[in-house]
Formats: sequence, structure tokens, C-alpha cells
Amino acid sequence: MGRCSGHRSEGFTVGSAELTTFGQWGKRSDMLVHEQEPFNAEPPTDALAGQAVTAVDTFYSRNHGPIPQLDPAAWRLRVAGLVDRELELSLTDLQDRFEQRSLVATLQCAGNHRSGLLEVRDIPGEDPWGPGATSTAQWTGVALADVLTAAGARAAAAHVAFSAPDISTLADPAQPYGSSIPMSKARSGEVLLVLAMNGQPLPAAHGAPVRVVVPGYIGARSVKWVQGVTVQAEPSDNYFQATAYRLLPVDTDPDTAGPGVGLSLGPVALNSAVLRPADGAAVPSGPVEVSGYAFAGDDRTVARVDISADGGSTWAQADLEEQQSPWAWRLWHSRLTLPIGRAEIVVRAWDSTGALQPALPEHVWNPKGYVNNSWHRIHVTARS
Ligand SMILES: Nc1nc2c(c(=O)[nH]1)N[C@H]1C(S)=C(S)[C@@H](COP(=O)(O)O)O[C@H]1N2
Ligand SMILES: [Mo]
Repeated sequence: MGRCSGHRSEGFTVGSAELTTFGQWGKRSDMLVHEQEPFNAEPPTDALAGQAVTAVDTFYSRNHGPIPQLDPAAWRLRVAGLVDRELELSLTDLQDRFEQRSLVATLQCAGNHRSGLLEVRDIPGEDPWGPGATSTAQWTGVALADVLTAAGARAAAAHVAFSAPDISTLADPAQPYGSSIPMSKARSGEVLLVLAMNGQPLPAAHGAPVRVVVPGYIGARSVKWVQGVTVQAEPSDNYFQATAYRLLPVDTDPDTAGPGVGLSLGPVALNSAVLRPADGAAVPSGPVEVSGYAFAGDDRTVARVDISADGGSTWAQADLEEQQSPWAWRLWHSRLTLPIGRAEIVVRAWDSTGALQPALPEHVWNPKGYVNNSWHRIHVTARS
């Protein structure tokens, strides 16, 4: 038993807020639902545009199994593995025994904008996410680093693994969701055990009562409904760490590849998207406001965004908005003058290392369809 267990006080109630908006999981009615079960949905790009922080009812939802409805009073977090003291923490332990921290961070699914890769070649069994598998929230909770310190995590241990109760039949074999991150990231202070999202108790769809948020890493590492934190020498052997969420060589068959093949994804690759106008929209000719996001993972930041109104022949620099935190996307906007007729609007970004996004989806296509960070192109028709 941990030194933090057994403490009692009033906690907030979790999971009651999501019936006030449309849909079973509290999402707006115009979400693009890729799957009802497991629930996978992204907002229309217009709903993300111009909002530094995404409303909870608009935030994308990515699930590999059924969304569990956990009893917050019964919930416990077990901290074990290479630690001096195993801990078993209740929700009130997290609230009362640890400093509460808040930060704004963007979550982005590694499958964000897979739709662009599908135009190159089919990717069977994976959802055609657009650029809306990216959203930003203010997250409040406890630093994982503080909990690791309380447990006396051994300095030599290189990884911290997270486990959850939602069982995915998409895994082979079927298993609960899990992942891991390097100890250096786990100790960094920005990785949170989150209890609240945009100032409200975390809703069920986003991991109530407690989820991990790993700023700057692919969304898959931010385990929802977390109930186990294990300090260990090796990365997690969970299917979603060892087999899925890996960048496979182009000629690899993902159905037979097995664990350990290809590149394990962690920090988010530099990417950007046009959010407004919407792809396919009719717009007035003359000046039109164009806006979107750019995002650079982990220790990099977005340094420059270029926008083209002619398919990439000529470019202008977009105006960058203030970044809410080092872990948030960078919103940008620009005013383009469009001639009457069809136009291809393209966006591309540079990060603080001087790296530019790759131009074409052909260059980044991979068998599972992750990390499509090629330049985002949309088509609009300007009318007189
Ligand atoms: N327990 C659990 N955690 C999970 C997942 C899941 O299916 N189960 N999906 C992951 C993936 S792939 C992403 S992109 C993010 C999405 O978080 P959101 O649904 O809050 O947007 O959660 C991650 N955490
Ligand atoms: Mo994801």
C-alpha cells in the first residue's frame, strides 16, 4: 500500500456533464463520425478554426475499444515496477496530496490526415481521418514526475508504461489499451495525470476519471482511463506500443509484421492544415480569409507558415498567432486574393530547426497510414 492511500475528502463528480450536448458522448451533432463503435469522430475543420482552445464538444475522439464508464470513487491508480514504494492512489489522493498543474496542449492522432495518403494507395482497416484528428485543450491534473518521485522511481529505469481497462478486439491478441514513454519524458514535468479538461471534470469519452496527457507526443501515448503506471527497463509490450503506431517500411504487410518492426512513433512530426475555408467550399472572389493550424512536436516550435493560392507556384508568409503554450498548436491566418474559378490553396510550415514539411503524400505513404505531414491542399471555387 502506498503512503498516499486511505485519505478521504470530497471530490468532484465525474462523468455527469456529457448529456447536456448532442450525442451519446457529448459531441456536437456535425462531427464526422468514422465509427460509432468503437467511437471515432473528428470535428469539421471549420469548427476548429480560430479557436486557440477547442471546446470539449468539438474535440476529436479516438478509441480502440468501448468507452468505459468508471466509478470515480472506486478508481485507483497503481504505481509499480522499478520503484522503491508501490503506490495505490485514489482520486482524492491525487487532488489533495499533489500540486495541481494546468497547461494548454494539443493532442494529435498519428492517423491525422490519413485521408491524404489514401489518395496515393489504399490502407485497409484504418479510418480516413481528415486534419481534424487534432485538438487543443487546457488540461489540469498532477505531474507524472511528482507521482514518480513519491514512488521512488529508480533512476536506471528507462521507460514508464501506462495501462487502461478498455479492451480492444482490434489488437492481436485482444487486450486492454496501453503504451509507454521514455523516462526522460515522464520526468519532464509537462506529462500530466489529468483530472479536468477546459476546467470541467474530464468526460467519459476523454478518459474519466483520469487520463495521461503527453504533450508533444502522438495522441496514442496519452492513455485514457489510466489505472496502471509501471516503471520498467523496456518499452511497453502492449500491442498499441509494440505493433501498432509504428512507421512500417513501405513493402511491409502490417497483418504479418508482428512486434518491433519499423519505427516506434513518439514526438509529433511538423505538420499544418488549412481549416477555413473548408475543402470544396464556394467563396466570393477577391480577398478571402484563410486560417489554420501548424504544429511541431516535443521540443520544436513552428517558426514559419507559407500559404499558396495557386497550388504551390507562388507563396506568401502567413501571420502567426500567439502560442498558448510550448505544447500548443500555432494558429495562423492570411488574406488571399482569389481569381474567379477553381483554386488550390496549399499550406506548408517550417519548425525551429529549419525543417520544412515534405511536399507530397507519395513521399510519406506507409502501410498503416501514420504521420501524413505532407503539405495540406484544399480546393475552393471563387465566384463573382
Ligand atoms: N485507454 C485508451 N487510451 C487511449 C486510446 C484508447 O483507445 N484507449 N486512444 C489513444 C489515441 S490513438 C489517441 S489519438 C488519443 C485520443 O484522445 P481523445 O479521444 O481524448 O481525443 O487517446 C489515446 N488514448
Ligand atoms: Mo491516435
